Amino acid sequence: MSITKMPEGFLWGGATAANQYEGGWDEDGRGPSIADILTGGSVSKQRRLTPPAPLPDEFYPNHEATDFYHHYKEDIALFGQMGFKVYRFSISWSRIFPQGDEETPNEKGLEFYDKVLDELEKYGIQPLVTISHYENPLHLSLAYGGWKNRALIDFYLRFARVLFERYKNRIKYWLTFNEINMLTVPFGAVFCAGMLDPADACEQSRYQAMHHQLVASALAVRMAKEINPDFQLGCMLAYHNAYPYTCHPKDIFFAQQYGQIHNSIAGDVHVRGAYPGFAWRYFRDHNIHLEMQPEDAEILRQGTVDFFTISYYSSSCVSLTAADGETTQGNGSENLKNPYLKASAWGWQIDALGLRHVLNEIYDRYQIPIMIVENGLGAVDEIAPDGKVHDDYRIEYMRQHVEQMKEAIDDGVELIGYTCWGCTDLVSASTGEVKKRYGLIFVNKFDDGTGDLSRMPKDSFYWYKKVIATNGEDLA
Ligand code: BGP
Repeated sequence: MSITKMPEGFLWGGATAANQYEGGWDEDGRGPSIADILTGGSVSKQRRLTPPAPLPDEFYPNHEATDFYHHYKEDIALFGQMGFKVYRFSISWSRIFPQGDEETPNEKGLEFYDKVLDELEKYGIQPLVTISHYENPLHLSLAYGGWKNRALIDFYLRFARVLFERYKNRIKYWLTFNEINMLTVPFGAVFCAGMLDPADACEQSRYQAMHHQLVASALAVRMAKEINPDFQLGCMLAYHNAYPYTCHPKDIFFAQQYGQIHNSIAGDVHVRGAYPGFAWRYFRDHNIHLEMQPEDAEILRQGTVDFFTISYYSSSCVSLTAADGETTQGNGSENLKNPYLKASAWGWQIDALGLRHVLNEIYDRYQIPIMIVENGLGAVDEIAPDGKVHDDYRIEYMRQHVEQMKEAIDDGVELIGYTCWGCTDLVSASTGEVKKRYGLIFVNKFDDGTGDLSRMPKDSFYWYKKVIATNGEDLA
């Protein structure tokens, strides 16, 4: 038997990212981000990049996305109706610095976020801001080559300073980079680091880019604390939960190494302020030579985070002994299929108990507060003859995960919040589809660009409202 409800003050809410949700891609002085030159895709068709600019005959789903830019009042009112305590969103870097390397920010861009904060305050919803979420200004990719270039650290810090100073008294919780550890897999080269040259999908460029982001993150933490010592700064990792496929000792050890590389390198630098020993060994064995400045070690040591956040959708299996087993997709990577688990329509394996495993693992290692800032089920939602979306599969997915959160809290984990991903339908990062819906709110928008963008609560909206109202007690 786990606890019956969440601890007092638990932060229930939802999460989005500007590039997948806002639209308004060229309005009020906003510059293009890398997401604006990514075409639509599907499970079988990869998203394509079309640098240096969007092409006239292509469809770019992020340009309008699901149009939070013009629907923010209505959407935040719906979040208020659900009883959100917190709303995680990102601030589009190229809305504030259209090219990324300007000296002064775009005032019009900042005004949009002023208004978003006004609305959140109306409903008593705390903001939780991701400073960089897969939306590097395109110019920083074209002119500087993305994050493998150390010059980006200063541009990022200029952006962060503007936000910290302007929102000194309005925003308490900040995340420096979304899923920084996606740089340990090829997916991260474009999405995290804006490195558009396919040659930069290599480990050398990705780990160099991650090092620059880790330094930028640590410097941002210190800057933030000088501006307001009450700010709370967190890291954000896509938590790769990979089980050994067999009990062969080689597989057990391989799974441990997989977690070390994909989770703990970034986690340790953020929380412990230094690269762990196994990182140096990995770099040596893989011929990765990081360029570091003499001051970097001290910067990392001094810029550690206050809390740990993760995205968690699924688990997978890895093996050295059954390498030809059937594989399946997960968040950012493809690994072996687990015969004991069901999967989403996109192959992501559903594993609620895995969330308890992950929460215990993180807390055992770091002993700092944890927030789950992304979790949810990407599914094809149909409008039923009664005009509603009956997404009982999404409710079931969320119920199972919330149950395991309660178990983890009972295990002693200090879990302080949960923001489900894509609380309103938006564009999928990996496939560019709207069809892969996560929302508790249906948005009338489709992959051919049609739809009137009207909003409608799904069944999961009412379920989540009840969960929040009872602080997690009533999951029925
Ligand atoms: C995470 C990203 C999000 C989001 C989510 C779901 O990796 O932080 O931006 O999109 O995964 O993934 P997808 O949209 O590919 O289904």
